[in-house]
Amino acid sequence: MFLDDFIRMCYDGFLQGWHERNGGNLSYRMTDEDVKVVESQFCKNSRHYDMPFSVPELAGSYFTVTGSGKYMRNVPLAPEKNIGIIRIDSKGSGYDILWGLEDGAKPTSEIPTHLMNHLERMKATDGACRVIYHAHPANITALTYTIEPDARTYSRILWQSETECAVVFPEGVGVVDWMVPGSIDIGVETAKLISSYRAVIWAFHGIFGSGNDFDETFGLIHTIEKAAEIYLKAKSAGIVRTITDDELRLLADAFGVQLNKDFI
Ligand code: 2HA
Ligand code: ZN
Repeated sequence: MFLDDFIRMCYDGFLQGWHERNGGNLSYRMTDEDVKVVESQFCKNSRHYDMPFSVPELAGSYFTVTGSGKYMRNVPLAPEKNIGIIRIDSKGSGYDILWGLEDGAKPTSEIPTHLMNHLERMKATDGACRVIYHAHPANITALTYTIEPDARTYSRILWQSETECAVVFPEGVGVVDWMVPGSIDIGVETAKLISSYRAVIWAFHGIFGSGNDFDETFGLIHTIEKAAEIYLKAKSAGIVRTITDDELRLLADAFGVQLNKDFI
């Protein structure tokens, strides 16, 4: 059941050390079948909230979301208090809380970025993308202190730091320079990039990733974090050689992926 997978991913991220305190958040755009499975549990007196932005294309969509200020570590202990199900209202400028987020809790503070990213990825993938995930992995964040916020530089460093990378994210990664988190502006800037890149790094903060399912999305962030860790370790030891552009091209041919032409 999708809720089991959602809860497992929250805790898996915590076990990786990506969710200190209330850091990070997760959202899932539900299918009609998902809604049918849980709708008997929806509360009769749902709470409605307006949003200071609108996403009319998502009107009527259902999302499972983590709660604002909630700890990923606590999600399996009390899902009904730490996560919830919302439905975007008919104008796309508010939502109703239909299940969970008990005791007056609200969806994640990063709801603008989550919903704007869902919209862009939904368009980019013909509706296949359903998961948006935000985490604070230490090596990705540390990397943002060592290089300028430029997508080409990041993508090449990550591709060169672990052979799997060019296959897992051949389009590269996007980067948003430091901005106030939780804001509409950071949502707009991230959404602009997430239509071309499935993952967007936030300088001095963490990363947003997207995918068709929970495994794919978690695996994407895991791969990027591992590559960042390898790069930082190699850099502190002293890098004397790396994967060449010709080798990256051989890899892309062998695995039938198209590397971002602007980066190689
Ligand atoms: O949920 O991670 O970016 C707390 C955060 C804000
Ligand atoms: Zn964050």
